[in-house]
Amino acid sequence: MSKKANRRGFLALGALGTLGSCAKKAEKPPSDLGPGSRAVGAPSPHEKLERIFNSPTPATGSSRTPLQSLHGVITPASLHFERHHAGVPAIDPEKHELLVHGLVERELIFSVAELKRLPSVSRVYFVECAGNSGSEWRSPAPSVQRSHGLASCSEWTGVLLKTVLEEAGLKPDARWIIAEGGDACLMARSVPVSKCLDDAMIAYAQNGEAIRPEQGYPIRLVLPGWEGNMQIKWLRRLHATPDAMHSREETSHYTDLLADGKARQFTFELDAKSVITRPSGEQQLAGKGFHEISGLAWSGRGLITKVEISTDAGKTWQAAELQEPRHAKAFTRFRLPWSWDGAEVTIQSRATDETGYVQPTREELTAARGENSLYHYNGIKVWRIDATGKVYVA
Ligand SMILES: Nc1nc2c(c(=O)[nH]1)N[C@H]1C(S)=C(S)[C@@H](COP(=O)(O)O)O[C@H]1N2
Ligand SMILES: [Mo]
Repeated sequence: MSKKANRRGFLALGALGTLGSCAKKAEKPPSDLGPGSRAVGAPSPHEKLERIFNSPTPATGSSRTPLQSLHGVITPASLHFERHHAGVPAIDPEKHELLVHGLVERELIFSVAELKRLPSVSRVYFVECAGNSGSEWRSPAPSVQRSHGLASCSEWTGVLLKTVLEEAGLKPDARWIIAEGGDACLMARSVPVSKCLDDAMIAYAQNGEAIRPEQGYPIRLVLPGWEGNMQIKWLRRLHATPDAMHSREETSHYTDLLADGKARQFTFELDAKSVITRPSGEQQLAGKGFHEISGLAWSGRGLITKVEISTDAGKTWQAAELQEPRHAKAFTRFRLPWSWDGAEVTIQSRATDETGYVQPTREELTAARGENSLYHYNGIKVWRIDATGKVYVA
């Protein structure tokens, strides 16, 4: 049976039991004109979409995207997750400058206006914190916002970092570019020159508007597919050097302590990952019958080529439909029509990327990496639906 026929079958059963009672008349439209148009829009007051905070101090903590409530692949800027180590600096774009120095032929200072005069590109990429799903190593979180909400996806516009570095002229012994932010901690990370000359961007816009202050206004580094921490916000300095800096964020943080007690440093590319966002933990199925299983998949190594879903504890897997167009190193939306028979069940998704890499189960991941890690978790997330339709972490 084709997927379409299958889906029609579900609906023909009248499986959406609560639908279509014609006896109930549609509400009368309101007779007044409402508030009218606004210079800057805002969501309907009926939509209660919020980031949730991890710490009581929003200045230095993180806040998580409500993935369970979003559609398609783009995260609205107002709901993009946030991670700040030292607050959100208030930067005047007229005064902000980017210094390019070190092992370059010409040391340069760019104003934001000068960066905007250079050839621009717009590309869709996810940003994911290395600590996303960190809970899953020890105690899997009850909702997708808590387990996977440190990942978001936007269309970024800006100038390729390559363009700026070519203006400055890298000297042959420049192997790393140290990127520094203009926040109170001057967050800095070392980026291999190969990435800087590949798809790295200096972005000034997100989803068509200027980057929000929380995302790095007026400019941030975007390193497609690489851990979020390296994507320096409020970018103010690029220092070309022969060696990496071994900053705090490259040594005490964002390293992976393996089972043998050795730490792995510089986990740049994020492995393929997926999660079912609907139905997901803390949600409630409306009843038996048709439900669409839907979620997100992404890989730091390129395109997502396959997402499979199991509704029988991993015994059998069915290919989900992937939303087109797919973008490399971006969220890919997957969907599968499904009929719930009212019995307790578990659901899970498994992503494959264009390198052939397959997302591991939690057991496979911990067998390879041990249980000491805090970062870079990409195991399969399993949801359990009980006979009342309530969804829990398995
Ligand atoms: N200057 C600066 N850049 C930064 C950070 C920061 O605290 N300061 N946090 C990093 C971390 S840990 C992550 S995960 C991403 C988060 O980007 P977002 O807040 O736009 O989601 O920004 C990175 N860039
Ligand atoms: Mo992060």
